[in-house]
Amino acid sequence: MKMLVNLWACFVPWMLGPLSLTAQCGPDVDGDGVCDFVFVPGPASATLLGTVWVDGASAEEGAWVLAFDPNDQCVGATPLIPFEGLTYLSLPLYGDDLTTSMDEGMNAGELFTLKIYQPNQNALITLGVGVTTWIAGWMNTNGAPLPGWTDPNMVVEFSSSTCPGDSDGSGALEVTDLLTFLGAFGGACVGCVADLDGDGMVQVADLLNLLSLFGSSC
Ligand SMILES: [Ca+2]
Ligand SMILES: [Ca+2]
Ligand SMILES: [Ca+2]
Ligand SMILES: [Ca+2]
Repeated sequence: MKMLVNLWACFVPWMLGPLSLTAQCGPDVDGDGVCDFVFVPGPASATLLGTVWVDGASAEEGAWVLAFDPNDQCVGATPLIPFEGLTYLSLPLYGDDLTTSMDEGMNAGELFTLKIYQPNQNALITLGVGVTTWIAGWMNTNGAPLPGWTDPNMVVEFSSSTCPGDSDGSGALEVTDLLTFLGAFGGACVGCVADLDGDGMVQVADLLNLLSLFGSSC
């Protein structure tokens, strides 16, 4: 009998095949012991590096960042890495396994967005302020950092605010917000309040947007 069990144990991995992929679980957000976010670590991947902030502070201990494609399919999830008061991101984004008919992950030309889960909050926060930030440029790098995401010190900012351009959280767009905006102008900015259209850059389109909203409350 024992020999039979050993034989079975030998054959099962062979029957599943060398390309079989094991789905992995993201954080159990509602605490019911059941996976809320499943992703499949396929053979194609690229890693995002960065430093994560939430509402101007480091992320909570135990926080996760998750990545989604436009079909709201989870394409990667990882706990953040706390180090010397900061929280670092090293998140592989997996591509679709082209040897299967199922769509497991990212495809060329697809955009992605990020969400953060913090254990003491009930809701996930999506990247972007009032408008979801969708990021282009995913490609298979065989797990190496994705171009544009190679610097672990690049700030990735999540905000619970839903008021685009309102940097100081006052609920209105006024001079202080404009000054903060001008300080960020021309730079790449992942999820920050100054990126009013959520394309990952602070540019003229955002300035026009801010000026059209100037003086209004939100
Ligand atoms: Ca659950
Ligand atoms: Ca596939
Ligand atoms: Ca303000
Ligand atoms: Ca922008």
